[in-house]
Amino acid sequence: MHIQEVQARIIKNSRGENAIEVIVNKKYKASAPSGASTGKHEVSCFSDKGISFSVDFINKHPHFKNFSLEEFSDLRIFDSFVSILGGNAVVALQGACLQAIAEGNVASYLSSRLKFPIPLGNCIGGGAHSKSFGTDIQEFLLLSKMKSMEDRILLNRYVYDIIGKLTKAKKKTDEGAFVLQKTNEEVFLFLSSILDQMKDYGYSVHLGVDIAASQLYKDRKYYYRNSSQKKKILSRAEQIALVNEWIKKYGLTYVEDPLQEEDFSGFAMVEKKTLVCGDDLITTNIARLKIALKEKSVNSIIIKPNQIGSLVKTKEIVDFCKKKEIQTIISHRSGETMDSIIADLATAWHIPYIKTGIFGKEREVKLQRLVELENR
Ligand code: 2PG
Ligand code: MG
Repeated sequence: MHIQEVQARIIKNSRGENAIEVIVNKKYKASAPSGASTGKHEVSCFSDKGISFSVDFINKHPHFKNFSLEEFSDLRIFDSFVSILGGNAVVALQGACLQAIAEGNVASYLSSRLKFPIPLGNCIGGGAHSKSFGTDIQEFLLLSKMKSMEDRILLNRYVYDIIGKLTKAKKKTDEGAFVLQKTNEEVFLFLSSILDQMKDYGYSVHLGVDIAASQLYKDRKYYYRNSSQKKKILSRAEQIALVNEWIKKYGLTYVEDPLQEEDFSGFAMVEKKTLVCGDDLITTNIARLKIALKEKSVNSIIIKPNQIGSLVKTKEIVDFCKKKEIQTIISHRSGETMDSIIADLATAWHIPYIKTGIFGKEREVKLQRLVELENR
């Protein structure tokens, strides 16, 4: 594929922040999202010079005019630009070039056999994703394992709408989840009762959480603001005990970031009958995953391309996880754009789970893309 022209510009993401969009040959677009609860070990979205520098650099530098790209692995040539332009610029650049190579159909270009992921839908939340007083737990997640992609998505949305009707909640988190005047434990009980009733009707929806524990952690303690527990400031041992109690009591099938982002050995003490997932702990970084494997910290990890600043490195860690039997969850960010490439990557690379919300146009566009791919 001959790349004649690469243009970059600034758009707004779902949080109203500046985001980068790259357009190749006037037709193929990609943009990159941003987190609010970012991990310490993620690459920076942009360099110290900011987003405008990256946009100008891409627009003016002769490097980004008149060149050829033949296949996915050729995108590696952009990896070295992360330190100059930031991870978001490189991911948008690679995404737009990949769309061009694939002529707009990334999933079918990357694989002749698509496989559909289980969606994790954020229905109630708080933490760093809510300015108003939400739960300490950042995300309460629904996992429906129906046969078709379309039914999985519909079922998550059905439960989400029930929550909306029952609570009449008006406020939403950055990811479109409801912000409720309830404690963490009250939400567990509330959701368990809804999901139990669903089970009586033959619909099985599982419950997971992203605790995003680094956001609760300060001076070697975990601080809770909105908990029914008597004790609001927990030691590491108490945090581990609390998470294990939640897993057992509420039958959680998925627990993301139960402990702060440096505590590999603490993660190892979390009950592994469930999916214990590293997001801030791993930051889509193979070197950190290798430490986690040695310490038996996790059995699953979040995959966010902009955490590592490369689609090629993203593919590498996905392949590595398959070899090591580590489950992968490709994920949106809290500040999202209308880009839906993660849906294509999930289906083509056979990533078993996708976390991309339930409500809001930037979330729904990815879910719609999954349904579109299933129906073709
Ligand atoms: C997370 C993400 C996405 P953020 O913690 O998993 O849900 O949040 O993009 O703010 O890091
Ligand atoms: Mg997370």
